[in-house]
Amino acid sequence: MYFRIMMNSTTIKELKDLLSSPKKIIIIPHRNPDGDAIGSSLGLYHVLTNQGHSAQVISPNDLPNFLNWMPGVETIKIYEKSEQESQKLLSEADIIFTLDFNILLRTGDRMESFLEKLPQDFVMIDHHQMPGDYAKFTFSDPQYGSTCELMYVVLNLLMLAPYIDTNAATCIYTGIVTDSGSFKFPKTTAQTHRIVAELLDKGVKNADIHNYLFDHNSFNKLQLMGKALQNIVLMPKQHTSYLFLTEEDLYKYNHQKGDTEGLVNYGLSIDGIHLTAFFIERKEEGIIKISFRSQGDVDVNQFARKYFEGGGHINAAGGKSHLSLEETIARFKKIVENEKIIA
Ligand SMILES: [Mn+2]
Repeated sequence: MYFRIMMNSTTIKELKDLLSSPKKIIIIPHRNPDGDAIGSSLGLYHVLTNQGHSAQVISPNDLPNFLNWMPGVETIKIYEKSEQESQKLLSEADIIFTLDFNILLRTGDRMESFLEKLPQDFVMIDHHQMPGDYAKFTFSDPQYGSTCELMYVVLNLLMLAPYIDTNAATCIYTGIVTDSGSFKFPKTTAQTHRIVAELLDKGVKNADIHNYLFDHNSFNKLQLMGKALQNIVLMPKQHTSYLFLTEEDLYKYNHQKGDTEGLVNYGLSIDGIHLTAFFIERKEEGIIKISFRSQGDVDVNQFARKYFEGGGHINAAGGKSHLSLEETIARFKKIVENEKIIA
């Protein structure tokens, strides 16, 4: 009933056989992980642990605070904080899962260069466009609204559903909720809701999860949000808006990881706007971090790939710029004015 796409049955069988005896397994989410990356990683961690494997999640860098309640979060190791220990664990692994990304560069320069040299087989489960070819087992489908939803299907194909306990279900539910904007983005399907129903049957406390995720704001975070909303600029002719936060804004409101999550969507929520960009000045990293959102056929994946060293999905993508904030915004405006991005 779930399988909108047919997965290669040889691949499934081979991976299933591989997991039929206890293995050392490392699970990696993308750098600057979000709810879907951590949800899928910890969900898989619980399932594999329940199946009898020795599993370990290694995140490239720190998690945002709004995920610190998740079951199993205390077991996660951070690659950039304990590089040697992480490298040892990776070297000793039998198999490595990469979740919610599809090119190794998404783990960061340093982790990428280490992963590239590893001889072990990789498994990719991901829903972004244009997957790379580093994985022996690739489960990639951009039709899915979240890696967590796709992973739920893959776990069923691997006959691992009985190992999805309440903790695993809680993690998988979290990824589906966060990547679907609480079930409102267009890729939310009947299948999404059917899977969610099964997760609730497994004991997920959905109201508690929404409370953990969305009702734990700090005063500073709301003030920072107010600042970002005041910084929205409209380009009505181009059906475009953009917003920005300067390094000074971030400092003033004591910015914490995750505080700017989702703010870009307000740019798109304005009547008549089909494309929006959110520029964040990260002086420490020497870049302007950019998020793009769009509606309908406006393809921000292509846009971010072509102009801003990024990519993602058709309607949600990220990128970066090495110019100053002013220069980056000026460049964005020029591109939007000159190119027919919006028909
Ligand atoms: Mn995702």
